[in-house]
Amino acid sequence: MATTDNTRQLSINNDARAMIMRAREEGIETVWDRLAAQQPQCGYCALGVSCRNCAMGPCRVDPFGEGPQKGVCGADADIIVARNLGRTIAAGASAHSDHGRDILEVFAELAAGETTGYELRDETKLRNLAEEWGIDPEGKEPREIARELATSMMEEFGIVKGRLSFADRLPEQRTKLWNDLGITPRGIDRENVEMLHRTHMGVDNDYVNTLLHGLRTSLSDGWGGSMVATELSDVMFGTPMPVRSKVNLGALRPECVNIALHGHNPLLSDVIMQAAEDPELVALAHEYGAESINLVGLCCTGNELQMRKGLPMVGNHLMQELVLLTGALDAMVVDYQCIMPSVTDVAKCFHTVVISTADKAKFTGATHVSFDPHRGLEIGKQIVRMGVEAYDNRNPERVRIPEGTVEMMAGFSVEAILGALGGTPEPLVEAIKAGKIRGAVAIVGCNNPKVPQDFGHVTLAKRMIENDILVLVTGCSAVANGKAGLMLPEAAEMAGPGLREICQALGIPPVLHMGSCVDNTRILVLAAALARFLGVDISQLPLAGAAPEWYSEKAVSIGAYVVASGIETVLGVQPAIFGSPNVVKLLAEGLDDVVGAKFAVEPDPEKAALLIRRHIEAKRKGLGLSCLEPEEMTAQAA
Ligand code: SF4
Ligand code: MSK
Repeated sequence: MATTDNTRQLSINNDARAMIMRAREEGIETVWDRLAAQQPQCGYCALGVSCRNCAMGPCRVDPFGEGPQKGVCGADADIIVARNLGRTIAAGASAHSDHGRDILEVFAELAAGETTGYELRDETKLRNLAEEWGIDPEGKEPREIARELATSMMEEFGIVKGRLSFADRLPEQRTKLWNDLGITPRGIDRENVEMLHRTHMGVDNDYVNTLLHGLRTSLSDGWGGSMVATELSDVMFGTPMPVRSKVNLGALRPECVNIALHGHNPLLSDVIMQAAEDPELVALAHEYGAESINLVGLCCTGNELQMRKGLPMVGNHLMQELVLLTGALDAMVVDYQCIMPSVTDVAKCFHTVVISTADKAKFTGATHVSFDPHRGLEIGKQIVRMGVEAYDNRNPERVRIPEGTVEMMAGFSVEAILGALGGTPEPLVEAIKAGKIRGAVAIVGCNNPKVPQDFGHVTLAKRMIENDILVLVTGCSAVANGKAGLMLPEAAEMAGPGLREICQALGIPPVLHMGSCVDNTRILVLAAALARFLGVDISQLPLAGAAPEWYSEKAVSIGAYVVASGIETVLGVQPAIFGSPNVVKLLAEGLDDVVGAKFAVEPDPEKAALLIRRHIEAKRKGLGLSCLEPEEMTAQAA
């Protein structure tokens, strides 16, 4: 059957487009088909004015003022929108924080000597963390330090401490501001549970009060659960250092057993990487006629491994179905978050086995292998074996791997960045002061099929570097920019003269890969370190955040904690708040007076780039640095 090629509207990437065409030829449904089938999507939900928080409802408020203006309980648009947003933040923060707790539990078990396949790989970081948390590491064995640190971190999740310890990393101005506002997070679980309580019918009916708690809830993620995840992952799996890698569906190798690691948590995927080197399993792969075992990454589990070990990436969020369509993937191993339930449907059209591993994230149609850190390596081997055996069922005639990979660099932890700068933020600060680097922007977050895949990430990043703005990326944005060739030192050629000079002097790309979604905390830590170095608040720095293609509740939590930490953030996809002009006004204007930063929504990345440039120049002006006036900047590249 002939199929029309409108795939340029769906993705900017050739490998993705080839596989979308294949899906159409073979009648295999993808995320884009399902998005089309959902049209028109519910206008009430899109505006955030529908509520099903109780059984008197579901209710909706008519945004045109003609129908009902209140739900059955009397909640108006402001309350409904704020409650919905609060719950969205809590869901996102819970996802990150539960990931953090999973890492912490295995860390505690490792400290107790109960795991296999895990080590304390960064003892320096362990000791530094211990000191930061008031634990004297002197004369103690690493495991003893880890035991004490684990106990102390576990207390952060409840109400024992009443204040998150990582908040000590903030400049004092921010600490005071949060305290004065009453949004200093008190406990990771506590803030999330309280948000669910507040948004139950008949509890918090003041939208401003609800949204302020939304900020506190998100901060329990950024400066709590996610930060625990990042820091302990570094201790257990190694703090990332610059490493070369590659990206694209071309990272699949037709002659090898191909196993994709997908999701977010590195706990199992790290041991799978060890297991894939097991001589017995390699010999088994040879027996089946494969040359070797080729592991590739998807989404943030992939990012975690790429950051630390240079694992090749096959793609970001919207590639998860398309990688299956190559017919060359033997196993997809999933943990949790951002894994579409549809992967098992697409896998069924080929020989691919989907292996779920987290008891909290099972998938109909997948084979479940329950992760148990006590038998980590053994389970890792079991999973790799399943991949090798699936290779035997592969039909070589159905293999279609789009050719070519793009080289990229990963591994820019805060430690790596400061290391490249000689151990202090001073050279970066001097480059900013001199105007060689105008500022920095964190471009983070997902893909969303409502946006041509990677268009927002890449367009924005290009405009930023052309205008001497350093770009920090995580999550799906890192994959997008890697594919666009922006994450190699050679990409400095595409940067403005100032940024180019700095990147060439340091041998770094103008777009730095700082990790997975939980690793947005690395950006917070870097921002706090810069602010402390300068003796200013984070909100005074020439920084911005952007999530041009976000889709997930986690991204909403990230956006909220970035803004609450003092960094202005531009969203490329409209959040479900526009049914309440009051909520919009608060988030897009009022917050600036409250936390020194606000949200903007701008779907056009060219216009978003201009917004960010103007914001960064205004912050430079505030610091008394050389700056461009708004009229000197236009929507096109300089
Ligand atoms: Fe309707 Fe109020 Fe119940 Fe929501 S909480 S469903 S607005 S009655
Ligand atoms: S994987 S949260 S789609 S960035 Fe972290 Fe990508 Fe967004 Fe998932």
